[in-house]
Amino acid sequence: MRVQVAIIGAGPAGMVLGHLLHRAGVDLIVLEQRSRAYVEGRVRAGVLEHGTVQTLRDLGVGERLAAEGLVHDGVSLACDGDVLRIDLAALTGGRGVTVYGQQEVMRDVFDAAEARGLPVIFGCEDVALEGLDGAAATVRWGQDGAAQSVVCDFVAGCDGQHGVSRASVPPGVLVTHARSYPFAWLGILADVPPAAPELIYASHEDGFALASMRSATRSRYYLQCPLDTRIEDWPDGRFWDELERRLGPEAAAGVVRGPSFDKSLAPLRSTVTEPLRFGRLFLAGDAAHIVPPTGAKGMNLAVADVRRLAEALLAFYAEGGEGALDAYGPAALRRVWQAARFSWWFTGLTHRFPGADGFDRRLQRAEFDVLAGSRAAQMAFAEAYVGPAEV
Ligand code: RFL
Ligand code: PHB
Repeated sequence: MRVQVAIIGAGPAGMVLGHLLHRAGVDLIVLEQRSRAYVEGRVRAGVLEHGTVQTLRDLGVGERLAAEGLVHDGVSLACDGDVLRIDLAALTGGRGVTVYGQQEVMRDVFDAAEARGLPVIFGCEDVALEGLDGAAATVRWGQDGAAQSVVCDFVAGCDGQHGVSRASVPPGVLVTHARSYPFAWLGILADVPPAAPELIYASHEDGFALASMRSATRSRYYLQCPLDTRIEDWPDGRFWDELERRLGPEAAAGVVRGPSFDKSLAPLRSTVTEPLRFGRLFLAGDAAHIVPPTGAKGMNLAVADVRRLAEALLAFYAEGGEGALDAYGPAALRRVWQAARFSWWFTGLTHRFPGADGFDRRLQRAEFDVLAGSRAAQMAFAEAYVGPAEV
């Protein structure tokens, strides 16, 4: 088998890239190690930037998103119980964010792939990349015990944090810059109405809390917790008590308790791998970088990367010449580092760090007060949170 582009991984990066290339007539294949049900079932992102929504609409996979996505014009920050609403739309010329779960995005892109004949192969075992620095690359995998392979011009490594693509680059070529945060997020989903119509990010003496949602009847909540936290030590009652305490009386007033049906733990990390190209391989999305979830940037960066990568590949096929392909990584990384900066800053503002003393805590409070008292500071926050204006 021969294709122009082999895409490794059918997460948001791989599937959006698949759609962008497929509609332009590029011959491609998407290879995913898991099942569709597994990829669609992962509880992850919830906040889509304006540019991400535009991309999904532009691809014709935004119909349900337009009908069911919750457009948020603002977001609230709480510090020790004091609540500050940031009017995202007013501060950014009308750009808000849309709350629509990654699970829903995945369902939409998979349904559209089936309808359009975009080939996605699930259950690919032991994917291996060869000839990345040669005249053509070969991707090998196993399926139901049979060996399969495809020869291609380019490989798009969209296989996430633990994928095979980045690991296939010879030692010494890539550099990964990393920051591990000394805590995790414990998240729950519950079929109860959200505490408030908009998200609330809360900074409290005992740690961060976030009130988010998936719909008018489904809530998503997170608590900062130590890295060695055991989920079984957090029965629902304890979670709700702690959440309400950290949100403070004003923000907690709207919390509706109910049984959780999903509870998960995610350590916070930030990594950026450079460069994004090795010969015929391009890295995109979580395969190249991770941001802590505080800034809600992960899936948005994945979509932004592949939008750039698709343009570069299409320019190559239209005009020949590798200029656009070489420019992909540096352009994508500028945006990535901005998101890494914002996510780092916002995590620092809202989380309790082990060993932090009164000085640290008062600086956090001062930073909150700067935001509360300055339209310019709020504008900077709003611009970073909603993401760039241009698609
Ligand atoms: P994914 O989604 O990890 O997809 C990679 C795919 O590659 C497959 N794969 C392989 N396939 C073939 N061969 C191999 N060897 C393979 N190895 C792996 C995997 O099975 C998978 O299907 O990466 P992608 O596409 O780059 O997308 C990234 C996003 O999923 C991620 O950044 C976000 O979920 C991060 N994130 C958030 N992002 C936001 O934009 N807004 C948010 O509000 C937000 N909240 C979050 C988050 C991530 C979280 N966790 C759990 C880390 C909240 C949380 C708690
Ligand atoms: C979510 O709803 O899962 C969510 C929202 C905002 C974040 C992170 C996660 O910053």
